Amino acid sequence: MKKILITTPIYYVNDLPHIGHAYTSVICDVLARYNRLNGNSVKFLTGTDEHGQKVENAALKKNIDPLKFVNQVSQNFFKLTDFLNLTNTDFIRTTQNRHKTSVQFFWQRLVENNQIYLADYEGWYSIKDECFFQEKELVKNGNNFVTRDGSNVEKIKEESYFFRLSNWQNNLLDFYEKNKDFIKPESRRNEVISFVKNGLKDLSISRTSFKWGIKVPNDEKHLVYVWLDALTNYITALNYPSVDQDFKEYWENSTHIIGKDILKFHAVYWPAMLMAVKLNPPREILAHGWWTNEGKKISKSLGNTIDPKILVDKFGADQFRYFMLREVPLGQDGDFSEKSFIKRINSDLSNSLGNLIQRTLKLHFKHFENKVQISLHEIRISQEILDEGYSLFSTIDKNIENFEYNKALEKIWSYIDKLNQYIDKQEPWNLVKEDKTKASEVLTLLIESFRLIGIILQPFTPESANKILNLLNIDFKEREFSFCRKEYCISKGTIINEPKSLFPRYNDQIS
Ligand code: ME8
Repeated sequence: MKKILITTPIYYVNDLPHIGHAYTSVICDVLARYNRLNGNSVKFLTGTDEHGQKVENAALKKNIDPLKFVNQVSQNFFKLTDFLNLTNTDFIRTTQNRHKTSVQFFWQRLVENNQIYLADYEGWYSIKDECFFQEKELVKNGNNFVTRDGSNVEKIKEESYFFRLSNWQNNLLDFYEKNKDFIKPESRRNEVISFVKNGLKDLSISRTSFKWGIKVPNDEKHLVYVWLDALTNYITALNYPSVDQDFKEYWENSTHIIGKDILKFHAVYWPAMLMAVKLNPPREILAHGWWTNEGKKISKSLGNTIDPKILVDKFGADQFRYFMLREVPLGQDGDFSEKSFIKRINSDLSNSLGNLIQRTLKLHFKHFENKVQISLHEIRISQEILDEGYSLFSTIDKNIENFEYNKALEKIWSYIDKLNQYIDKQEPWNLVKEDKTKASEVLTLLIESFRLIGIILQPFTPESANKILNLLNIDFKEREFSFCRKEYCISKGTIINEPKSLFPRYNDQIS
């Protein structure tokens, strides 16, 4: 049994959750469930990033006290974990006391290790990105500078503490070299390496011009820079400042899953800061792609954010999870449209999978009452259809390791397609009239393959997977991946419940 830590970014509470946040959280949930089904102990962490100028401004705009404001907005992210069926084991908020203690201790360790000095910062700051920029990183928009992503920047000049990031350039490059899988996908790894090779400047890590944040120990006019505050959440949740055996074991197997927008913070600043306090970097970072809405950037100002709650209420959590995971490879950008959403879930979930299970179990129920009639060991026909099912598990393992979730689903559905071809070829609805034993054999083989599909789909579409396993009366203790072998096959006499529709079909003629 391995101890594994999986984390989402902690989301800013200046705004409501949208499908981008839901996407990252679902990816983490799949990995968490997958690992648990393989017998590992998983901590799955998510939460909210509640300090900084952006959040303070959002509260001021609403004329609400920042703490009251973050208490309200954080709830929306908390609810996300519920309606998406996330199996997170913790929900961290950076306004919690445990986190304040952890950040201030982390800061002290940087001071003790001579990693911080006081100076003046003069330069550009984007409140939207909570990020400092050098002028050469900006572009002109009329008379103003903006970031390459179009965020406004303002010139700031204030006293600031600096982290000696420039000292860590070679250690970082060494680390990337020795840990080739640290940043995934590879294209992102190359970007990070060339960014670091270009030279690192010391990083401003405190602010003095607003009030909403964690105070710097022994210098209360400074607030800890919100990114140092936020990144530390990952170790707060492991009980930092205590670094015990449990901490080490989870940290050694930690995966940060993030969007490509915040890769620099996670793959450059965070490992450097960790090394500076003599802790190891996390095991790996996956930076996934960006979702647009019908080709347009999702943004509040364009009024085109998509509320995942509305989609889940309308179509179901599994349908949402399936679409987001199946539609695009994780490293690539994806485009959302309700039309492609409905098309995908109708074709894969309702037609291919739902219909197959429905018609098989209906036929079984009608002709063989509610019991499996024959032991699988007595069946001599069509063994290859089962062998392929059993072997799915090892094939998919590689896909999960490489974050190729869409490929994993593609393989499961290509197996489902084969089962559809099999039933069409065998025509058990005719066989029952001519050769009832053979009909029972065909249906039993299909039922066993549904057991395998039910088990393997649990990380991706947990509710429907459980419905399938419940129809087949599979014991809860026998739903782990280790039961996907022939010796645990469905046994003669197992009660098969009357099938109910698993996935409704939706009208795809929307305007
Ligand atoms: O950056 N497509 O928080 P944030 C895909 N608080 N993913 C998207 C997305 C989109 N259109 N929009 C958002 C922060 N995301 C910091 C993080 S962590 C120590 C601190 C997802 O609320 C994606 O995971 O802006 C992205 O990295 C994250 O939300 C940014 O969330």
